[in-house]
Amino acid sequence: ADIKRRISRTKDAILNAKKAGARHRVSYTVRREGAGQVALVGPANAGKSALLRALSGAQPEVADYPFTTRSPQPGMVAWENVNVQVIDLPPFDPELSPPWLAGSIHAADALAVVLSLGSDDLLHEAEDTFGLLRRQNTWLRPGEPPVSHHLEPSAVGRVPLPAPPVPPHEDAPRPKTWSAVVVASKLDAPGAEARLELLTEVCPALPIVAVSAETGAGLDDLKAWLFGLLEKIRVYTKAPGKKPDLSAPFVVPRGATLLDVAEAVHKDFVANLKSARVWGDGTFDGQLVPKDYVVRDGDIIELRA
Ligand SMILES: Nc1nc2c(ncn2[C@@H]2O[C@H](COP(=O)(O)OP(=O)(O)OP(=O)(O)O)[C@@H](O)[C@H]2O)c(=O)[nH]1
Ligand SMILES: [Mg+2]
Repeated sequence: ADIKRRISRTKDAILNAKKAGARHRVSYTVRREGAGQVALVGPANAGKSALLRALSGAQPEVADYPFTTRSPQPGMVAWENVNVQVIDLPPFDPELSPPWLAGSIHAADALAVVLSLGSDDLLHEAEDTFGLLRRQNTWLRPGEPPVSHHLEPSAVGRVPLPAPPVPPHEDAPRPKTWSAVVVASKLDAPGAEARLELLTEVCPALPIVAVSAETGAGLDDLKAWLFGLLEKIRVYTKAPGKKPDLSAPFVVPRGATLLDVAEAVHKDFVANLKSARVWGDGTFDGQLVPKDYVVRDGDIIELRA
């Protein structure tokens, strides 16, 4: 009863705040840090904040009533030698979400849709969440594991992914899509396994990663999926005659060229770049490569100016 009263008081406060107009402006974008930014999207009480706590050093508030999170809360998630910035957000709700929430979601590089395997209302929550994303023109594409890592999701959604509208003519820009995974949270809850099976029936064709912030189950895999969502690769640079620093990769988009790497290392390198040698899977050791060489994950590059 106490919780119910608290919930209704929270809802009243939110609705009154909306009526009064947004006097307190929340900054809804968070400055990018690390390899890229993944936003946590999902209904109230799904366990988004608990997840960020379990994955990172961040300490967002966690509580058993809805709308605990009122503003974007960033945290850094370390996976191997890279960091992924994860943004915890207020819940996605047809009536009560703050008006800036869609902006925060669209500003992210990729999305993790969090749905609770502990909720009796899971199927409605899933349908509402994917419905809201569609209405806000948030088109999803399936996230992939990091390059050269083999990872199986816990399950895959069975509903065809909604397709973005076809552009009116060939030169028109294509609607943006976000790479996404579904995080099925609270795997430790009673009946979670059966609910995971049910979830696949209403979930679009995205990888589903089942986790528990409580027991830690699935969190290591989830960290890898979070980096994979960014669709980037890691390369290393070395000075002639020196060893590369394998703890400090340059993170570049898949398909990046040597010139892109040079730019990431230092602006001056781009103009002065003469040649480069590469040690990697796709080359002979120390092979000279041209500026338009497409780098591969794990390449070690010796830039020569
Ligand atoms: N059993 C179990 N409970 C969890 C787990 N993760 C979160 N919870 C509980 O679920 C409730 C909601 O957790 P939050 O992390 O605050 O949920 P949220 O999605 O951030 O909620 P909002 O901020 O309202 O959107 C809390 O009581 C948590 O203790 C989990 O892995 N297992
Ligand atoms: Mg929260």
